[in-house]
Amino acid sequence: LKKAPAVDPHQVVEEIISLYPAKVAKKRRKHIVVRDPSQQQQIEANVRTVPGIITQRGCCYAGCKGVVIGPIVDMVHIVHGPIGCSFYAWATRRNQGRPREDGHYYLHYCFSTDMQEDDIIFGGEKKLRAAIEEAYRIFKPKAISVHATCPVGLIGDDIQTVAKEMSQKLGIQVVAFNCEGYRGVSQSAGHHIANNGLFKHIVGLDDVEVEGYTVNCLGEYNIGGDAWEIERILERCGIKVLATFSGNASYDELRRAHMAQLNLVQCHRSINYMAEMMETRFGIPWMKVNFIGVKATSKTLRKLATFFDDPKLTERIEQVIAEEEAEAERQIAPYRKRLEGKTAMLFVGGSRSHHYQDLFRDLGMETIVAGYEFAHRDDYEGRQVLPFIKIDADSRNIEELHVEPDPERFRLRKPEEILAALKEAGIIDYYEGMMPDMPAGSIVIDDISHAELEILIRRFKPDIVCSGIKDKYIIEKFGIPSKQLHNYDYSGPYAGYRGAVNFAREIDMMINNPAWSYIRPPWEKTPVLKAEPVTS
Ligand code: CFM
Ligand code: HCA
Repeated sequence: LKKAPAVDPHQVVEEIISLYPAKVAKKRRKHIVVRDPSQQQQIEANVRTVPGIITQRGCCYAGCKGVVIGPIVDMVHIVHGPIGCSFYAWATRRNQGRPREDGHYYLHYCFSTDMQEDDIIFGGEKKLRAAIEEAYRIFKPKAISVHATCPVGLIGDDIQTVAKEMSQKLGIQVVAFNCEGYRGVSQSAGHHIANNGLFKHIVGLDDVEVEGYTVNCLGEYNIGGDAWEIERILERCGIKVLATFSGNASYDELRRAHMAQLNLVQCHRSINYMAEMMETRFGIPWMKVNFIGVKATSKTLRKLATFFDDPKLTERIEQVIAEEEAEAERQIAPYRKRLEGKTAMLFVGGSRSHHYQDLFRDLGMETIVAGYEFAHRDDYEGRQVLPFIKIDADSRNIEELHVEPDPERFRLRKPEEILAALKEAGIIDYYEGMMPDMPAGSIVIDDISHAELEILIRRFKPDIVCSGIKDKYIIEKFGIPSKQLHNYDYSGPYAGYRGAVNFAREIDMMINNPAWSYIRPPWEKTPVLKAEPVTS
């Protein structure tokens, strides 16, 4: 594909919309926005995909077991359902882990009740009980999680009661998640269910005093080793990561995570519920951060310095920034020379399509179209958050957290002037979404379909498209390199300073590889059968 001529984004949007019958067109139009920074723009998001449209989205079970709970390394995670649900999620996300000293480590296993027709007809509770018992007998894990897939909800197996019974019988925690795939409209419902279960049953169980500056990293899943690079940087600054939710997480670390002073939220979409519940019950403030990109990482570290407000720590952070930035920029410079001015499109779940724009900017590249699969409106538009920090004195009841907090029961934890400083630094008062960071004329598109992606590629001819496995090979058939921003195509880390260098090297190798110009898509070589919709 040759370089794209200047294209009118509004015209491309009209072309996309014209794909659909009138009713669907009306719906899809609300999911596509041409950026106009002079306006406070809105976008439709987090609604059902129109049946028949080929979406990139996954299901509730993927969001709960696959994303939030599965990465905990020393629990056994049992999938109650047909074997396919387990098999297709087996190690494909590339969330990395390491065994702790106690040796409990089950990340590479795939546990399933392997439901059959008989179980659908006569019920699967007996089989689930047996599976939990067998897993316990063989592995003696510290805790077990149980995840329901679609048929379990349809036939009505009571996994909560089974979990309670087995917990009593075995003397370990067995936590059940009703994350049947069909719940909600995407992975997003699964994140919420996982957050609630984790908070209700595990977080906050062990009070262990810790010294020094302590944080948790929320919404960081250690894909390709990202969490380890973040930990390395924070440790250099003198800040200890107590727990990561949930990349390479251990059960014990999660139980004492509430002892941290601050929660850093990397992927807000998948874990905002946890951040808010921990703030309400334990008085732990949280801030949205981004460790993707050189400049973004430095900005995040400076936010931390403002929060802890200790001149010594600030000095150390500034020194780390100076050293790490200089080294990363030195290594990125040769790649940047070859990448400057190139264009990218980003279509990933619920946070990376925003975060990676910072990293592409470090490489001199521009993101011309971006969208999330399942994010909510606040991830696109930004949102006001409560400008005070509160402690819930005695509530252990999760249901209470869903009602408006009663001011009598909360008290400000920090002195007024610290709060004012936090507000001024924009830390707890307001967070930005993807749209305000995108330039005029760029396109934001929610829950993109294959057909829409094809039009965008044909019209804009981007230098690289970043998305997932469902469309990777379609993109490559266009002669355009495709980088999977989910599992990093067997590579990583991409977070932090060293990750940015890895990313730069690989993006240069992909974009400036002459092989792409030799590709002739199959549909140009052999005629394609064309069908016309039948209208009555
Ligand atoms: Fe958060 Fe994620 Fe993402 Fe996500 Fe995902 Fe993922 Fe993703 Mo795939 S938690 S929203 S549900 S950053 S698995 S590690 S890559 S879609 S952009
Ligand atoms: C999921 C996991 C996924 C899928 C990636 C993809 C991941 O949503 O079930 O579609 O390529 O990151 O592994 O998002």
